[in-house]
Order: sequence, then C-alpha cells, then structure tokens
Amino acid sequence: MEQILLDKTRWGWWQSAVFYQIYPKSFQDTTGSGTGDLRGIISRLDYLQELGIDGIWMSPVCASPQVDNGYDISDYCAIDPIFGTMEDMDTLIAEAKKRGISIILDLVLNHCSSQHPWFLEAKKSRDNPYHDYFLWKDGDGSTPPNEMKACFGGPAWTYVPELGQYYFHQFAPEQPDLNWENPDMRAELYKSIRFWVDKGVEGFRLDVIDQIGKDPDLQVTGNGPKLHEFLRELSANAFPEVGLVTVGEAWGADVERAKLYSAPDCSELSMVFQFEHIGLDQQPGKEKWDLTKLYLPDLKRCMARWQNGLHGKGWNSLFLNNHDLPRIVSRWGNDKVYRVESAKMLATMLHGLEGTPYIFQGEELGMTNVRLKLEEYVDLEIHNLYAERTAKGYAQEDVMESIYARGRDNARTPMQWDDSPNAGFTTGTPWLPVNPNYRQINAKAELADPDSVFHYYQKLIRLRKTTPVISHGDFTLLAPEDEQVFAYIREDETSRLLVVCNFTDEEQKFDCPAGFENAQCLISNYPDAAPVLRPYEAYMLLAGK
Ligand code: TEU
Repeated sequence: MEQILLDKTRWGWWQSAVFYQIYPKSFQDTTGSGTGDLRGIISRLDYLQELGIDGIWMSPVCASPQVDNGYDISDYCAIDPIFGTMEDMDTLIAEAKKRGISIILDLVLNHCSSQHPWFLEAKKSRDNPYHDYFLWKDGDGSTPPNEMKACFGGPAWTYVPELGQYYFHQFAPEQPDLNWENPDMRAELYKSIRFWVDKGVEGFRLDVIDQIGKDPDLQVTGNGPKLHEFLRELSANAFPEVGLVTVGEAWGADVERAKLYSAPDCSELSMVFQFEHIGLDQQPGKEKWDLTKLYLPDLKRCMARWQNGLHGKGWNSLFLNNHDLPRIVSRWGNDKVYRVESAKMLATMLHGLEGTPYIFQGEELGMTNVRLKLEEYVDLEIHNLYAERTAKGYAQEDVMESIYARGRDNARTPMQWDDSPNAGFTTGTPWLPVNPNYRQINAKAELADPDSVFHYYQKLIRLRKTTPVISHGDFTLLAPEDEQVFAYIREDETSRLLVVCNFTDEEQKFDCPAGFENAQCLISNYPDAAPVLRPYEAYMLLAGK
C-alpha cells in the first residue's frame, strides 16, 4: 500500500499522525537472551511501515538496573547493554527515518536510579555538590518525615543512616526523586535531552511529568505550584525546534490544565496523556486494582468533555492501552467470543476522535490479557500488591483475580509474531512468558487475513490522513444517556462523519441521524449493512454537506 508521508518540519504535523508504542523488552529479541533489543526493533520496521504509523514511542532504553524495567535510569546518555549499543540506536534512528518513522524517546525526568552517579555522590555527604539534586529530610530512622506513601507500596521516604536523613521517592526506593528546584540538575537534564535531539530523535514522551513541581513538605506531588514554570523552562531549553513532538504523561491533568500543557504557542508541550477515561471502570472509593463494569454514559461524557474542551485550544492524545494498563479488548471488549469484533469496535471509537492516537504493541493484533502463576510475574508493582494485600488478610484467589484484571504484565507479555515456539519473539527463554494464545493470535496470521484486526488498524490510520474531518472536525455526542451505543458526529465546512459503536455483545437499535441516508461507509467491522447493530458492530459514515 502506498505510504502517506507527513511534513515533519512543520509545527503540528503530529495532529494528523498516529504513533506506536514499543515496549523494547517484549518486542523482538535477536540474540536469544530472552529480552527484546534495538536490532529486533530495526528488523520489524517494515512491519510498522506496513501498518502505516508515523512515529515510535519507545519505553526507556537508557542504562538502567531495570528495577522498574528501565524507568530507573542510571545514565541518560547511554544505551543499556541488554538492548544493544549506541551504534544500534544510530542505525535504528536512521532506518526508521528512511521509512518516514520518527523515533520518540521516553524521558524519565522526575526521578533517576539509585545507581545513577548523582545519587551515589549525593549519599556521600550533606555537602556533596550532588546532595541537593535530591530531596532530603533529617531524621533518626524511627519515623519517616510524613505519612506519604510510594506508588508501588511502602513509605515514600527511605532512610540513609550515614547521613541521618531520609530521601523522597514516589515510586520504588531505587527511584529517588530529583529536586527540580536545583538549577544545575535541570541544566544537566536539558543537556542530555539535547544529546538525543542531536542524534536525530524527533520527540519525547515525558514520564510522570506532572510530578516535577512537587513539594513533599506540603505533601503535594502532582500539579505542584511550580509545575508550569518548570515546563516552560524545559521546553525553551530542550525543545526549541518546532518539529519536535512532546507528550507529557499527566495523571493529574484536567481539561483546563491540559490547555496549559498543550497551548498552541508551544510554550510547554505538544500534547498530554491524561487518564480520566481509563479510570472510569474503577468505582469511587475502590482501589485501582478492582475493576468493575464500565458504565458507558460515563465514558461518553468524559470523552465529549475533552473533545469539546480542547478543540482549538490545545491537543490531546488518544489511547486505550499502554505498558501500565491491562489490554483493552479484555477490559472493555469481549476477548473470547467477539475478540476481533470488539477490538475493532474499540479502535473505531478512538480513531474517529480528535487527537493523536497511540497504538500499544500488539493492540493492532487484538492481543489479550494473560493469567500467569504468581512466580512468573516480573512487575514489582504486582509483587508488592500481592505482599501488601495478603498481609492485610485478603484471600489469595481474590488478590490473583485483581492481578489478572489489572496487572501491568498483561500488557508486557512478548509480541506475538507467528505460531513458532515463543511466538517468534525469541529463540531463548522469554523474560516474561508468552501468552499461550499466540498460536491463534499472531502477526503472521493477521497479515495473511484481509479482515484481521491488523488490517482494520491499517485502514483507520490511513483514514486519519486522508479525511481531514477526522483530524480536525467539531465533535457532537449523540444520545449521551444511551448505555449501549457510543455514537458521535464530527463536522467541518465540507463534510460530516458519523461514528457508531455498539459496546455490547447483543443486538442494539440505532436510529441513523438525518443526512446520512446515502453516506459513504468508510470502515465497518461487519461485511454488510443490517437494520440493527450486531454485537460490537462499529462503523464510520461520511456525508457531504
Ligand atoms: O507511570 C506512572 C504511574 O503513575 C504508574 O505507576 C501507574 O500509576 C501504575 O503503573 C498503574 O498501575 C510511569 C510509567 O509509565 C511506569 O511504567 C513507571 O513505573 C512509573 O512512571 C515510574 O517511572
């Protein structure tokens, strides 16, 4: 299929682009180590070009002790040997560029590894120049400075007896938080970002960037008082080129704040990852591990608020999956009887919206959640949860059910390339088991099937680039209170697009709005039209004005 290339020198090129997230550990191994590597990504660039994506966001590949799979960086300007060499990285950037694909790196600027030379120095003495790169509080080791908890369990403070001080960490103790108040520290970060821009990297995803303005004294982490000031300085120093794309992971962003993050004057970032929609199946008061059924009107209202709130004023990203989330087809779809239909339906809902879509590896195949034995899981969050909950007296089976529903390793099982042993991911022993359904669900089979989830995504990606109303039209939600069907209209000066999605495994009635009687069907997950919506049926109709 002929490729549609975007002019990436211009600001805003990413508004009609589609990105693809690679979790390098699980994408493709070329050495038999059981861990994916950069050469593996290079070997699969043709597959990604065939899919039609414009850029790859790679989860971290910098030097790291891998306590949190690379989100604990010990050298911002080196490649971790498990992934290959700097030469491999140079080749990847060049080979991707040849295919019209930009490389977008994951910047972890809120914290680093406890093995980073800065932290090793900082721990030596209170007057070491690097001491102030981190956040410290005096104490005697008996009581942490305050009640703050770390995201992966336990207190957010760890004691260093040699200094008589605690340091602050929002994640694991091996991920000390950086002190953004220190200008030398900030300048060093900017320098390392420029190192990658000079190498030809065309964008960045910024890990938990909403946390950098934190103030542990006030027990404030997200959306701290100096957050946007720091972001503007970061942007001016590290991302002055208009063509660079930057996306901030911001769990705490609401629509108003997202306007600041993604203001069209480029003063901060290109867009945000916000998570409001993805937490809607967590009942109020329940912990994030206990998912319940999605109430569709909640999702519709949330999506509509973001669509209308940012239209013309900022820019959103569109996603249902990433390396921290369970697989959406197992979560909001039906991964047994209607796996293909529901995977396509969820993609239709998302890819008809304004924003920049991100596809997480394997999503384009309809890959599903996995049920492993406790000892087979690798994620520290899963093991911490298991320990904490069983200690509190929860039944083991209940804890395992939460892990099956919500655990991050659901997304991290190796990519399913074909039906050969280990799904063609590795000739060795994979670092995390392959989902046993790889014999049925794999890229080779889907490439050979014109009706596959892969080919559906390929078509959706193409539609965004050929149908301007998809990237920039107004948004109107239809039937907000309907609990089964998500339908909306996008509209610009010349055309109207109708997107209809049945979120259930039953037939539903849907009255087509006026003006679409003779519309062109752009895409549909059933081969023909019918008077009712069939299970998980979805389509897009385009009408002139
Ligand atoms: O995630 C931020 C974050 O808040 C997650 O820890 C999230 O709450 C959790 O995974 C939900 O189960 C980012 C990265 O995406 C994640 O992989 C890292 O572990 C984390 O930051 C620390 O860098």
